[in-house]
Amino acid sequence: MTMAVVFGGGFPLLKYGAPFSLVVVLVAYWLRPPVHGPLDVRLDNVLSSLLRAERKAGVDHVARPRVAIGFGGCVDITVDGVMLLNKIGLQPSGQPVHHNYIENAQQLVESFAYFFPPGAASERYVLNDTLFSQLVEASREIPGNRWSVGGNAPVMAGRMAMEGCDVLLGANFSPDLTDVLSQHISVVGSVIDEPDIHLILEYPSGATWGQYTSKRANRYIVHSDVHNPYLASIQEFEEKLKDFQPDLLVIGGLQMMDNFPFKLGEREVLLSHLARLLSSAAPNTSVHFEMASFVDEGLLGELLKRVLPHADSLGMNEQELPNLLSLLRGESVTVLSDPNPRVATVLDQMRELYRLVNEHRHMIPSSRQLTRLHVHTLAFQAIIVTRGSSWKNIMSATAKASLTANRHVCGSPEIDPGKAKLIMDESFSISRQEGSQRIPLLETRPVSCWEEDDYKICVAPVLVCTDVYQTAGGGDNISAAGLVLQI
Ligand SMILES: *[C@@H]1O[C@H](CO)[C@@H](O)[C@H](O)[C@H]1NC(C)=O
Ligand SMILES: *[C@@H]1O[C@H](CO)[C@@H](O)[C@H](O)[C@H]1NC(C)=O
Ligand SMILES: CC(=O)N[C@H]1CO[C@H](CO)[C@@H](O)[C@@H]1O
Repeated sequence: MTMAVVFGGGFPLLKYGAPFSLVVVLVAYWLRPPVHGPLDVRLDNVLSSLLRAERKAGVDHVARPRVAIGFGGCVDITVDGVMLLNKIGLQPSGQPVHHNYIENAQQLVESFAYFFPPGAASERYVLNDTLFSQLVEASREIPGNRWSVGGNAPVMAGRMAMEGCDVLLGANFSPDLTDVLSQHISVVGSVIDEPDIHLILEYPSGATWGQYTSKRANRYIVHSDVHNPYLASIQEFEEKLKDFQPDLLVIGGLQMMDNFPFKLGEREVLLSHLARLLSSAAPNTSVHFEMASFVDEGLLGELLKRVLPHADSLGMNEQELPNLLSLLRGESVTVLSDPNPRVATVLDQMRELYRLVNEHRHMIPSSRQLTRLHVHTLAFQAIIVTRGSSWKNIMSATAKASLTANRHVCGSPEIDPGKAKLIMDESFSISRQEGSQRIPLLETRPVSCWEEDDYKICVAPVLVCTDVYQTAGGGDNISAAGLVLQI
């Protein structure tokens, strides 16, 4: 009726009001974007609820939190992976093979073929300078190639500065790299002329390369670093740390040591230096360690012994979680796991990791208790926090991590529901154990939180970006976004 009045101005259409309004409603329905169905309403509701959850906590922009982050940094060159391989004439041939590091073009082909079909993130050291330079040269000519400041530490630093923190970054940088960083980031380390380059081969979901098709968007990274594996800025960083008195100390980028041809004993010296630095961190400084794609068992063993015990908090993705877990169980590392694990599977793995890491620690002097664990997956975010620990705002942090996943991958701070989809099921089981509770995913309260043992768990669905701009750096942005609300 109201519509008829608006259109008809009171007469003569008034008497045809009812049928006319039906027409108007039909026209209005027809004019809506054709994709708008009940699912999209659900998506809109989840989005606005996540935004509300995120806003419930904030960063104090006056007394800015202080965060120190090490180590390293590089120039990222991002290209379409398949285009690059085509450009240098590398066709898939033979079988997919896992290689710990890359010595020649054939190994690159086999290794890419291993990770590309499942769409699993990975990062490999290239031991062949000639090959690496060829790849870098070729990527300059790939349309749409992008250059940016990269590396786990600088990306996390950038995100934290953007969110309102003052950051001390340990990295050997060239002046042009330092120039593009936020004014809230101070870099400590030597000045170098030629920064390390990381070549990021991105691919969208459904990309094809020969007989292979990728199941999800992701990236394959190759590098041939000369500075980063040596944690080149550690000395200067350690000296500045005492005066900086951070609320949070973050360590990432150690995967640059993975399969690097160190001289005998060199790596152990570096990692014991890091262990000293970490064990001398003030008790009121929280320590976070960001995992990465590691396959070098020797290095992982060292990290388990010298780094992890000093961390209060760990961040990782769905590949890194089972990888670390298998090592803690005394098995060999898992190189490739399900890139789309179910919530129940991930939560069980998180519980076990939390338990094993904390058991492990009693044997190590000056170790800390693990009180926080954040796992980022494509479909959802999950955070565990020990009750009574200093980590605040777990619910908002999980929501923020989830929103940041979309913002990062779509490359925009505004989330467009037209470029997002929910892939998490409408309800999830909290464990794979039979008879476990099921939790429905509520549109109006999408972040589910509950308590178990001595910790609290929150799970939030991700609005998965369907128009991928970048996947590299995602974990770092997501982890950093979760952390800023918790310190
Ligand atoms: C390194 O790569 C170059 C270029 O692809 C190749 O010609 C050479 O054989 C490789 N070296 C080794 C040791 O595999
Ligand atoms: C940590 O403790 C030191 C000395 O005990 C104090 O000077 C500093 O302000 C504290 N820092 C924070 C972030 O609370
Ligand atoms: C979407 C987004 O904000 N991604 C950010 C991740 O972190 C880097 C480095 O700070 C930023 O440049 C990106 O914009």
